Amino acid sequence: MLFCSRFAVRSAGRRDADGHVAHRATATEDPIGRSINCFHFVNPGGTLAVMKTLIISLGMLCALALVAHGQDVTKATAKLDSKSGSQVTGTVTFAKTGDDVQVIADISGLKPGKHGIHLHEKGDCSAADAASAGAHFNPTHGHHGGPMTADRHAGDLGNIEADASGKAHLDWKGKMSLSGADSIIGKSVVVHEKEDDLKTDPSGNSGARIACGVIEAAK
Ligand SMILES: [Cu+2]
Ligand SMILES: [Zn+2]
Repeated sequence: MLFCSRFAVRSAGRRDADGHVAHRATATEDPIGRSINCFHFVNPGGTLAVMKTLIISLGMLCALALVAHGQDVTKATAKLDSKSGSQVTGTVTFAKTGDDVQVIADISGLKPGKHGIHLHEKGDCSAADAASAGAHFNPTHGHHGGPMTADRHAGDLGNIEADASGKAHLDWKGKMSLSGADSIIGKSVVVHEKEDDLKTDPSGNSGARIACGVIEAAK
């Protein structure tokens, strides 16, 4: 592209909007005889194009890295809401520790004694009786058991035991996935009215669902 100006001295070495550099000046005259200078704006070789490509590539790499990092979930939480007319609420946290996941639950509003607690297959606590949460989370197609049983549902966490004030605390560590095909993210935690017998398939005969919360990835 050719650029002519009466003030061309100030244009020496300048770049146009595309990054093309003013390359060579020729003195000439405009139609009324005034001296003007013209510049050829040329693409300064491939350098700039290569730089642009590099910058765009680096940007895309960073974006990919962020996406990959987003999939590498190491913590999750579930906030439990009351179900089936109960007063039960609580919080469950999941934290990756080495090859295991540590599960810590603090539940209140319970009747004193043992209550079944499981991960259920659907992250849907919308039903008043939490039936929407579906069956126990069971990606390995096992049978109902307890947290230490060889043949079990991945979601079988056994029981929590409430004290006289109705509070229960669980601190359990075991095999569980926070990412990948068998991830617990998007599933739910359900607390039951009765004690889980740790053997009756498919639900441990633990009665009504009295609290439910969806498991969400956390930072
Ligand atoms: Cu359950
Ligand atoms: Zn089960």
